[in-house]
Amino acid sequence: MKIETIKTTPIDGQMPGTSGLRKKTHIFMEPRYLENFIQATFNAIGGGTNKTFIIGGDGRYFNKEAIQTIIKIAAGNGAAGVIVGQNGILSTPAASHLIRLNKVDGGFILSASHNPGGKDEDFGIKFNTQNGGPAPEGLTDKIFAATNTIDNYKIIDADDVDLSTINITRHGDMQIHIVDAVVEYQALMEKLFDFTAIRALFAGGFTMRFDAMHAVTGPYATAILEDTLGAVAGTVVNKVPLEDFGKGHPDPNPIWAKSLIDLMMSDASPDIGAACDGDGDRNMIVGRNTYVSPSDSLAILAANAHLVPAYCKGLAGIARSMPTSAASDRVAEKLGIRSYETPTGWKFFGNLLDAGKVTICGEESAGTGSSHIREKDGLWAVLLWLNILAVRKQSVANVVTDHWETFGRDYYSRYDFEAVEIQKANKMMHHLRNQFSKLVGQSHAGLTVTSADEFSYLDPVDGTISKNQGLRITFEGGGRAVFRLSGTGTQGATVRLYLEQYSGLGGNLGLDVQTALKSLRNAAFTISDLEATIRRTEPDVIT
Ligand code: VG1
Ligand code: CO
Repeated sequence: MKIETIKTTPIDGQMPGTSGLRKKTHIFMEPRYLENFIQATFNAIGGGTNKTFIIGGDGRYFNKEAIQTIIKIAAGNGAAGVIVGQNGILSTPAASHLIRLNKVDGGFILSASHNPGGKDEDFGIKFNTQNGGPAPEGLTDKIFAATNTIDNYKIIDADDVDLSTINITRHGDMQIHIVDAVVEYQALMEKLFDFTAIRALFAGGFTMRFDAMHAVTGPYATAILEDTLGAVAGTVVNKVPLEDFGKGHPDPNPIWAKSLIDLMMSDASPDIGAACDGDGDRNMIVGRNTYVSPSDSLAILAANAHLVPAYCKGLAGIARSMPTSAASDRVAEKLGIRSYETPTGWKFFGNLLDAGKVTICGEESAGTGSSHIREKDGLWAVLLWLNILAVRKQSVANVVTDHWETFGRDYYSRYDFEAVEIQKANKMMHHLRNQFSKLVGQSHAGLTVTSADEFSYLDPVDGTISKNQGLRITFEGGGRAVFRLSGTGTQGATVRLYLEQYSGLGGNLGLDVQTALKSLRNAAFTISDLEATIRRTEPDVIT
């Protein structure tokens, strides 16, 4: 089969962010854009010769075309094989698992996660390494550097592969294996959890709604929840992955999964509601009249994990991203294990998991996961909740309230200011940094500042330092405000403001979240001078 070396020149802005390279779909579809990035990735990892890769995506618009191109470039770079999800589908956690299970050299995951899909929406590529986890910063820096020096890419001249049939074919010397997207992932879940107990839970009349948001988890959730665990047919809704996710944002939060929230807050509520995002790595958990904040969910899962087969021997440690609330730290303290605070993005958990320092990790953005793979895992979190409920025989609401009574409650909310002019967003961050030296001791909105700093992370495993990971301000009385710029947006800058207020022991103050956070919000708004710096007074999204 003929390998062609095609001349190219660098394309601006192919810089991987928090979770891979993310751009408008039409940009990915421009000539050489995808080709350059894939070739740059091969260049950065020292070539593709004799290597094998997993390839799959969340089914969004351009997924299949991009997969065909990646297969041809892999062959052009001398790869020994590719393993591709049937119809081009693989959830991010399933891809991570397949990389580990088959001990291959890495994987290309095509997704812009919770960002909407379609020709005028977003597309993305993540490269995961041998351990199954997202490329660490050292590698994404190399990929970016390679995109700036690239002068050719190697591709074979071949027909497209039939992605719909499970079989093994070849492009010249390279083997192409189309695999079922669900089977191995499901087998892993059956090893981790007590499926018999969960089956008994459903058989006893327990009800659920799982919203796949027309994204990748539909086939996984249907096979596991309905076909295997016996949840009644219809439990999984929006189960067919669509190229445009039915025009929604496949983002499992109260804004974008509003119909699920409405159901859970109504008389018709099932016992539990859950939803996952575009690529299946995030999760939302809702009980009857009870929304479980992601930071609380992490803490509750960690506190109860020992009830489940995979974690019955206890946890090695717990890691959370810096903006995630301190709820899981309190659990670690009680369990007598270490807690770690990492920058935003799953890539920072990989080293801790590989070194056996932590078992469970999570982020405020609805990502939870464990040492079973090297990505966050939406359906895993849902199954862990189900297994815990099956053992505790309590409602979601009771489990949550019980947790607050034991540990106290961390009121939490995130404000997103979207599509802000990049210059203005940077100005706001500068404005904040400039005040940091004099902020301590000042009082704003009745709250006294106790510390102000910029988070930087020293990886305890490999000693890498990651700077500029968010500005944090703490207040007397257990409040904290964090400012950070998103690394996953595709339009201007997204400013994220994370607010957290600890209730103290004794748990629930009986307040709604925004009321509990009001002073903190006012203090954060005043200190950052949002109105003057980014000309916004209200966030676009509050979660
Ligand atoms: C966001 C979240 C972060 C998450 C990342 C990727 O990043 O805040 O917690 O790891 O998305 O998630 P940012 O930089 O926009 O804040 V996913 O589901 O897109 O892999
Ligand atoms: Co995701």
